[in-house]
Amino acid sequence: MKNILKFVLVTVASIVAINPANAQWTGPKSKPTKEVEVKYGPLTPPHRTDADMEAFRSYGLGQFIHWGIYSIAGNEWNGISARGGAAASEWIRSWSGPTAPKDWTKTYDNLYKQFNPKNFDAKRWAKQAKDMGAKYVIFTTKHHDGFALWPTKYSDYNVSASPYKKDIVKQIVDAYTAEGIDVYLYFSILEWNNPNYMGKAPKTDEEKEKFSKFLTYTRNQLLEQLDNYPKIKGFWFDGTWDASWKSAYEFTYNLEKELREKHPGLIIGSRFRNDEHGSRHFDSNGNILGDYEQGWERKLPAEFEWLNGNDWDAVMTIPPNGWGYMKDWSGIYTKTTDDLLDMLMRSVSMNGNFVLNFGPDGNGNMHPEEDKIAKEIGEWIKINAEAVYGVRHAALTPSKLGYFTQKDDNLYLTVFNQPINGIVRIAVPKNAKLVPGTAALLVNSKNLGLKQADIGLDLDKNTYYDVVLPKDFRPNKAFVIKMKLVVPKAKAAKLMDAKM
Ligand code: FHN
Repeated sequence: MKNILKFVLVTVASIVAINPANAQWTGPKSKPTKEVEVKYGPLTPPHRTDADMEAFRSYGLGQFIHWGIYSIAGNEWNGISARGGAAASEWIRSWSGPTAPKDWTKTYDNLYKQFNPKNFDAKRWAKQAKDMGAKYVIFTTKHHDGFALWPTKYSDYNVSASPYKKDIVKQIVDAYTAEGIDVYLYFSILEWNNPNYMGKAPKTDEEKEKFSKFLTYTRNQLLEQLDNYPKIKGFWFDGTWDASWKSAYEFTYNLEKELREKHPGLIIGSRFRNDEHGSRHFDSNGNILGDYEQGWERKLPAEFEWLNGNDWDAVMTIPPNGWGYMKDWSGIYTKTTDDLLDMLMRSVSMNGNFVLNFGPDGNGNMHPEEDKIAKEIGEWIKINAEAVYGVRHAALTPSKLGYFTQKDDNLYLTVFNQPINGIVRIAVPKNAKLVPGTAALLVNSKNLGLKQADIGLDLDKNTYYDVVLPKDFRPNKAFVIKMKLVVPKAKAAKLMDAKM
């Protein structure tokens, strides 16, 4: 009997595990089998072809910046670490448990009186991002604590009430735009300390009245941002998972419509809203809600097919978690430049953008490790930019040695795992219309040997092209092989099938 019960439990668990709603970012998404009526579904086509969206597709690398009151604390207070007491450094307001300081929330909510970042220089940040190779920046204008880094008319809890006083968002928009980096404004819908915010769906008349005031406040702040900062390219919404916001699907549908009408070309990701059935990111028929898939957060797709052709970006922390400044990086694994370059090339090889997060401290300085990584990424991209920007997925069997990207008849393979025999073998479908004709190292344009290898592996739909690396080639970083694709001289030989 026990075994039958165990079998039933395992079966149920496996069904839940492949449920599309659970598997949105951990595996292939299956379109719902039954079409339902959706009134509050997508407001834009799934694949916009306007100039702003084409620019989004070409970014490759972006920078995320989490900066706010939490940056003063740096994930600790008076030498006591909040690690284990708060879910993430920018969630430190919610610090609880035995390590939390006495009256901590009250202390946190008065920290703005100390906010006076003496070393903040938006132009310096923008220059660093430019040198790193970032093509867009996502900047936290207001995180879950509700503190606004712009002088909003709709809340007193903003930068003008701090000793710093000045409009930080404007400085960021101006400095990054001047460097040719597109600016997206991060905006948290949820606000922990807003008296009119509630997590649960409003039920009583009083709750509905309060939440309606919150919705009006949210709309006002977003319209205010579009008025103040007309040069921005998009919004990056967050904090939209609570039942209260999900219940306001008609309001959010109309608000998205209004924002797009006010700012033609505006780009909004899939995290902003849900349809009337509560389906977020994708409506109940599996159609994307927004201009790109905005669920890859500290996650990367394992297969191109998982994306179903949608545009997407992946946002990533250097520490395991923690987007706001963390003073102490000891005792945790923080990603290396090689890790991050691998994630970057994996993202662009699947038509995505990779967005690396920086969490400056309360004075406006990046963490020293962030400065180091930004410099190293920039040095690598300077050499290999051709394989990173404006490229698309190459329809080839993924390589175990690295990642393919393609632009017209140029095929790039960014190699992270250099083969011991010095031969980079590339699988090409036997019926491919274009095959590698020449190969060279991108770093110095040195031509490389290239020969076809018909292995005769039965039932194998591929033929192979071997790129021969120079014997003395010992790079200490990932390198790019650039190949020119040509019409194959002769069709791959048809071999007799193995008999057994
Ligand atoms: O709760 C936030 C978190 O603080 C951070 O801002 C990330 C990065 O976008 N988003 C949410 C967690 O998924």
